[in-house]
Amino acid sequence: MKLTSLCKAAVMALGVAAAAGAAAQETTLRLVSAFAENGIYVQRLQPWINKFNAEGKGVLQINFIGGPKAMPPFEVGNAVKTGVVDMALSTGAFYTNVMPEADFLKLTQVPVAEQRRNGAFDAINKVWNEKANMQYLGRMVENQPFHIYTNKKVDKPDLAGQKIRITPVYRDFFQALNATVITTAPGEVYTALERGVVDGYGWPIGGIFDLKWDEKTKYRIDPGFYDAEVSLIMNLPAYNKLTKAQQDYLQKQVLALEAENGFWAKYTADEVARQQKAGIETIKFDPATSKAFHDKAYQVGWASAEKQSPEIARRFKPLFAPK
Ligand code: 173
Repeated sequence: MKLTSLCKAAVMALGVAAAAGAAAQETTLRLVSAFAENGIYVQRLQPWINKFNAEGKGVLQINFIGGPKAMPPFEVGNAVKTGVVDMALSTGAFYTNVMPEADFLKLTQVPVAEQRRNGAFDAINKVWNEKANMQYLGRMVENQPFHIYTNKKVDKPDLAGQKIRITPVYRDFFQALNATVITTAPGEVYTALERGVVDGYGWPIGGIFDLKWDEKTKYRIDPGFYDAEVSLIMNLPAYNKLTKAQQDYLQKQVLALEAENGFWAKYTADEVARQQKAGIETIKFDPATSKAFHDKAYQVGWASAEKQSPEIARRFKPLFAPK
């Protein structure tokens, strides 16, 4: 009798220890998004998080805290740097307050898969580790060039007399095109257009319907320039604290997410058609002017990068250049 109850107690204790062990092994990462929850980026992230959590039981979980209502976009980078959150979906332009180099990723002209092969990805991570206390995990948006959207017609690439909403992505290029620039988070663009605070804005080819900007947009200027970078970043100490198995699981899921990036080419075609249907007119230049416009964007972008961080810009430039 006595022996049996002792055995039972021992088995129970073992059970408790096993449960505690399992719980200690599973880690939950808190993730915020710098982009709106109803926008295309989070729409595509959400099912990935669901899959991540379903397949990662007992290993790694993601707790999605929310978008700009949970945290202002320009504060997300610092929150990742300091470990206030573990992970974020953001773009470099939103955390130039952490390091100016964050915005250089718009200048990549090779796919992220190639960046992983040619050393660009490692070069990026070295800077992100050292200067931002971050691990650069992976890029979930590619092939999304930026455009100028405006309500004032132009017949040449000149924005003189126009007030244009920007982030750091566009500042130097739009100023080189003689625009007056006003920085705002995406959440303020609609109201700025409505009140005439701005005549136009910079944004990628896709996504302008997400926050209803189509209602306040007359023209899109072609061609596009740069490539919208939207990536998962992680607090470095939080990343280093993960076990090898957890890091491997995270890597596997991030690579699976990147493998879906073919989506963006089709999305571009759909969004172009949708803009046309919504009555947004395209402003096009002759081929020589278009080429000069596109070249100027990169020339101004790299000149600005080289001015802000000469050594790192020179390191990145050959790795980001098209083959
Ligand atoms: O807000 C922006 O215009 C911006 O910088 C950006 C960057 C990447 C994707 C979408 C927008």
